[in-house]
Amino acid sequence: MTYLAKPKLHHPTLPANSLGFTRRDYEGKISTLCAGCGHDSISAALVQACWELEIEPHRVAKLSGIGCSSKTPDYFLGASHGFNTVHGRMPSVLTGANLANRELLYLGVSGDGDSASIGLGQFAHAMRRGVNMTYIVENNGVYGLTKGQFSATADQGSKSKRGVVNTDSPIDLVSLALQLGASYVARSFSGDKEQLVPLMKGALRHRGAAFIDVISPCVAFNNHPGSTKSYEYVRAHNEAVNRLDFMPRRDAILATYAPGEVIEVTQHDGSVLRLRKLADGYDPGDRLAAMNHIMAHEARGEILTGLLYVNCDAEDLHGHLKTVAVPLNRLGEAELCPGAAVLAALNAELV
Ligand SMILES: Cc1ncc(C[n+]2csc(CCOP(=O)(O)OP(=O)(O)O)c2C)c(N)n1
Ligand code: SF4
Ligand SMILES: [Mg+2]
Repeated sequence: MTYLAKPKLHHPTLPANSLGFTRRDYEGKISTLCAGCGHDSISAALVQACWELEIEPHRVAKLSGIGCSSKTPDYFLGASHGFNTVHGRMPSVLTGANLANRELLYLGVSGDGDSASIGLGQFAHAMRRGVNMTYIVENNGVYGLTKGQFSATADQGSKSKRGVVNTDSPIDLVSLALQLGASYVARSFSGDKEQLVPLMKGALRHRGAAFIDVISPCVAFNNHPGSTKSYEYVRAHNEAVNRLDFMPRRDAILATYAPGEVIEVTQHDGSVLRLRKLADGYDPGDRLAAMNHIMAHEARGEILTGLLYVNCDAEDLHGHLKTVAVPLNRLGEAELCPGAAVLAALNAELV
């Protein structure tokens, strides 16, 4: 058996959101991943974020590639649309679906092998085009599903379970996403749900390419001394630049902070990102400074987490292409074949 369905019954007193859904309504099948795998904690964080955001499950399209990480969409949002694509090809399939129907919320789930090795080109183009999506990489530094080979995000000098030293330079997907033009860039840790859930909520409500690199230890192949993606290493080297409080609307803000303690950013839909500063002078609106800060910490072997960059004025791919707002499958014959006169006018414009 490749999956186990969860029993439909649940406790009658479980809290429900305004749609009448409990957290259980955002779950999927029972996970078949190794006990303790970071990826399961990311699935749990997604369930929590979607429940709190009161998202209608049928409005979500979740897409993934191939890998343990890419299997996870089966374990959350069981009532949503799903497409487990080919290894490294999630971004192009998602881009096509998004262009055909912009009314759905697009969630891409991938692994470091899926996105930084075979799918690196696809990752790059989704970021630079500003595809309106939340792109999550469950980053464990190895190809977990094929038994623990180093992936392209494994740090130089880090050791495999058998003691082999990785000699290649790592690809930092966060730096790449920033450089390529993603408009919401964050890093987090599967073991820090308090940080991860608000980052996911902000990303799901962001217009444009939102990327979250989540360090997610592989307990089977990359959780030993010498690994820089183990629970122990990440806990000891995690440097958060800020803590995000996601507010669905401005009138939901209750807590007050001293001037200079928080940065507030209003997103296109009116939701507010309140960033409590942890690093002195860190400005998530300054792309160049963010890149410098990330590289300086990387050189010290520290893992910078938090909302590293956000630009709420960014346009998404639909804005760039000026596409029609109506999903393509709802366009009628009149819109698709507007007639000879319209064609003649169009041709005249091109002369
Ligand atoms: C075209 C193709 N090449 C290679 C593979 C073998 N393969 C399956 S999963 C995988 C790597 C997965 O690594 P990652 O994306 O990091 O996911 P993880 O299992 O670590 O979560 C590879 C190389 C494949 N399925 N298809
Ligand atoms: S092999 Fe690694 S990544 Fe795959 S389920 Fe097990 S712990 Fe998770
Ligand atoms: Mg991996």
